[in-house]
Amino acid sequence: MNHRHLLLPLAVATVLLSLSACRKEPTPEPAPAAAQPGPAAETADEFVARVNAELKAAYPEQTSAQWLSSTFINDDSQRIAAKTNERSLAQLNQWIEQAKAYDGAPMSAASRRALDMLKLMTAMPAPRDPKKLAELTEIAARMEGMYGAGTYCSGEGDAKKCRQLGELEDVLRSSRDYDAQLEAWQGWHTIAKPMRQDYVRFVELVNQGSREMGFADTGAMWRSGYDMPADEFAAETDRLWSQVQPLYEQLHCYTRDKLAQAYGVERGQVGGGLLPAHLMGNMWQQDWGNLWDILEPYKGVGSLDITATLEKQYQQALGAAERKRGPGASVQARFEAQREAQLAVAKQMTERAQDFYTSLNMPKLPDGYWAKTQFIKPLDRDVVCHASAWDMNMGGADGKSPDVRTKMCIKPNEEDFTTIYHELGHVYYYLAYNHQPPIFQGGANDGFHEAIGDTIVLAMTPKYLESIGLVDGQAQSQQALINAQMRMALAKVAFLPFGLMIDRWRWGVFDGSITPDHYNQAWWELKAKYQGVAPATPRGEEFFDPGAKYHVPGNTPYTRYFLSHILQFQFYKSLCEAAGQTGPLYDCTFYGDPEAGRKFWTMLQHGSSQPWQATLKELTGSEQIDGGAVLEYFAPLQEWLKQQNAGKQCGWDAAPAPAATQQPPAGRH
Ligand code: X8Z
Ligand code: ZN
Repeated sequence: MNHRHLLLPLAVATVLLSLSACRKEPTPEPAPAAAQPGPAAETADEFVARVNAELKAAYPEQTSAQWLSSTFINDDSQRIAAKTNERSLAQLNQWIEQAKAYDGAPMSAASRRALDMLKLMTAMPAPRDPKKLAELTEIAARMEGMYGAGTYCSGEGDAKKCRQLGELEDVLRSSRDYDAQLEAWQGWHTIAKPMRQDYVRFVELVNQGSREMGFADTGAMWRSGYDMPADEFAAETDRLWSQVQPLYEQLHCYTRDKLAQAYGVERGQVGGGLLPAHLMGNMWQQDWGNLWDILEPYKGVGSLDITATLEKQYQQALGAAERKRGPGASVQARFEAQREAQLAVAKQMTERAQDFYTSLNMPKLPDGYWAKTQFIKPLDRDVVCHASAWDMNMGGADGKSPDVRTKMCIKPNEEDFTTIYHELGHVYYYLAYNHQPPIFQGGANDGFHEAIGDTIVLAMTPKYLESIGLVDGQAQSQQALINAQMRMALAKVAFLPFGLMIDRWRWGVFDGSITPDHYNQAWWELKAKYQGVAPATPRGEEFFDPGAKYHVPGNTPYTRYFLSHILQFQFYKSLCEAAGQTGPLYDCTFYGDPEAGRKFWTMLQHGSSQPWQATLKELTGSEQIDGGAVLEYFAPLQEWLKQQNAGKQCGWDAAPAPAATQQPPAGRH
């Protein structure tokens, strides 16, 4: 996992070291037997140096295999990715075994930390048995491929229509037709059914790998990557959730009311006050920003419609591309003009994001970034569109420059625009810690890696957005403030329980308290408990709804995003202070501030070379993750929501989703 370490992109299946962001990472190839002196011949410090050198040497080939399998999905690329991972994981197991010989041996503090971190370098601990190892990497590559290539077809004959995730998401984003949204939501979830058997086996195999490494199960292993005992870490996540839960419940209450106004009381909620999964504007109900038309507190005050501006920019780019081709252009030429405009706007959006980072004195992205990044969805093959950031060569060696990239299918809308800032956060982290030894090339913990770009998104205040021409003149009023806060809350507050529930489910699956015959039931119980969300139609065990969320087939741990959504407010507050801002937290931006940039970069440079608590303390003065900054930021909105909700019955009955289970209902909370 990633915690600190190297992870590779997400890509493929899971590989090893994961680190960062969305990625998974590979490991190195075994050196020829003769070249491996083995522990007896090496001191601990020499052993760590060799592991670092071999990691770095093997890394480019592994990331290339993964990049190919994520940007060109077919049987061959999956085979190569699986085989590469197989070698990487076997090598990692060998190192972990060899490291045992150094228990109690003299070594530097850095080597001790590096050896401890070896065991946590992958989120996919592999069994030693070579057959099982091969089986595991094949399953992982297959599941990721199924997700990336997932297609829902409806209708027959000439009316047959096939859609992938992007088009189905468009329906949830833009349509307000209850039935069309339901079909899009259900349609996407059909793609996960065939993953169920693979996932059951996957869990058995990674659990065996975890046990061989000395962990109780894979969830316990994931929880042990936080420089504190695993049990304490789990309790920390409960503590953080209890801090922010009241804010979420107010937002939930307000939203339910608005949905009832938009769709009617019957259709606007499910059962005891739960929000219908297909009406939330997002396939997983993790970001409610697309419901702006329904949830905007004061219509048109301080217009924050970034999507509309981006769409306009696309139309302009299209106009230019069409003019270039002249009036009587062929159908083919008009189509090419569209592609050219899509790519141009995607690059403009990325340049805009880069500009925020360079305003903090961070470097420009290397030329190779622009040459090798996947900006938009290719038309001639399946790809994993889920956004990710890649470090292909750990900073390069032998005169090579860093090879960093992102992989997205960018569309001109607000969500993708902020996701670009998120991804560049990963990329700048890579660039900042590239001088560290490979084992320390990771986030302070994985939540840090996820929080960098989002911290910048928090600094995109209405004033900043106006200054870059993305929104029009901003009114200074209480109503404008509430609108701006709501816009941010729909992304950040709505996310919190989602960030928690995914791994609550996986922790249960890994420790056996959730068995395969209850996978879907447990999933919806957790969705109900934490998010207050439910499906509008029964979702029995013939479905495998967890598989419709990328990080489950992609095996990316998810608690990192929950942590990130708390940490980013702490980072933001500290950088605002560094920039000398004294006004209310929500009003601050540190765009263009050199001191904020210096502090930020200093933090990034540490990578995972020291416990995250030390890194956090340097930046914020505290060693604790804490929800206080979230509450401070949203204080005006929370007050406003309380007034709006006064007299309403808030909360929900987290009873089982319809037909999903026969258990007695849990109480209202
Ligand atoms: O997966 C991501 C990033 C890549 S690390 C696009 N995120 C989570 C998600 O989409 O589920 C960012 C926010 C949460
Ligand atoms: Zn990320």
